[in-house]
Amino acid sequence: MTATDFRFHVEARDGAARVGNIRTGRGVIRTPAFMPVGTAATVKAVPPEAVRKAGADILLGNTYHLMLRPGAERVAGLGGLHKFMNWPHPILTDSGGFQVMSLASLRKITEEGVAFRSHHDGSAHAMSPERSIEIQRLLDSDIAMQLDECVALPASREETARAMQLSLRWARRSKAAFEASAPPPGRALFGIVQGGTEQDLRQESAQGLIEIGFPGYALGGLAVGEPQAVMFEVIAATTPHLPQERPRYLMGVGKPADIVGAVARGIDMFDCVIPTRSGRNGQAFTRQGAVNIRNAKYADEPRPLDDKCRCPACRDYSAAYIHHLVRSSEILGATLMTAHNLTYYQDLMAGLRTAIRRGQLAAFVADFETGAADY
Ligand code: PRF
Ligand code: ZN
Repeated sequence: MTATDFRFHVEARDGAARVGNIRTGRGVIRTPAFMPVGTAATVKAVPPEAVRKAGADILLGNTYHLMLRPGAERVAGLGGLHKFMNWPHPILTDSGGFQVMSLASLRKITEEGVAFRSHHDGSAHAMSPERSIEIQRLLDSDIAMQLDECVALPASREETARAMQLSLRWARRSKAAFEASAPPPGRALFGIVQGGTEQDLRQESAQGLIEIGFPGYALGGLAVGEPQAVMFEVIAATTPHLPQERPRYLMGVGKPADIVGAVARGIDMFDCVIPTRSGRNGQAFTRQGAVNIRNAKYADEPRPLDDKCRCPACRDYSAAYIHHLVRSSEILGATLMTAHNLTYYQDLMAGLRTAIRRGQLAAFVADFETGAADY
């Protein structure tokens, strides 16, 4: 065991929730953690320094996007994704399967992998579990994800079971390829639980992944259109079947209330485009809920967007100014809104970590719902 081994340490628990940290070769991730999405080697509209200042310990990058443009071999030749984008801290890369299913055209899934055409230029590509791992090694990500299949809703039980079983076989191949790639110390590959909203399929998936053995487990196939209550039920029914001493990552989630509810049910990591994408569209998250800065009521508002917020947008500018920028489609509007939302998300995570440490998560959740939580 070396100083740079990948390790997860739970520091405190409150009910099913945990606070802890993940040690990687490139630094420590405080959990529960929110990972801003840097799909195309950039968190859109903000430089990496701003992402760091917001409080992020880790970013998410996308295999699918980067393999198409600028190309994984090119990024490797330029010294890897961290150097390429000037983010020296941990990066998790998604495996590509989910993005292929949501973005690419003419997709064809076989036992071998998925064949598809690029959403940029229609060019033909193939992605197998082995190629996905190879790309993630070329990018030099700290946490790689197995290739999986997330079925689109609505899906029959048979279809959901078939995709879950295929994902399990791909998990085994992904792990073999990852180990054969001789990853440097401190890198990890996570398995992905599938099984839709069928609790027994989720349990079978979790069990199968545990038998293969991973240093972390993700829950995929959620937040794909099902009601929040259903997602919460699936999480609550799945986390008890995952090892306590491994991090759990809920992929592609979510709104602040989704994150709070998932943390209470035992989730440690999240990623989502909501703070960045909706920020560019004018939606700002505040301790009193989401607001739209484009609303006419902000046109003459001299106070900041959120007077409890420490971000550059709230510290140095009026809501009226940001309203003007966003309404005028000025680039600075996107930059400030993104910095604000990322700061809000990171401060929410810090608030959750503090509440868990103090054994006061239930009170925090209740206050969060009324807009009275202190974070
Ligand atoms: N699988 C992968 N990435 C994902 C998902 C998944 O199921 C989701 C579902 N919310 C988001 N991102 N590999
Ligand atoms: Zn702010």
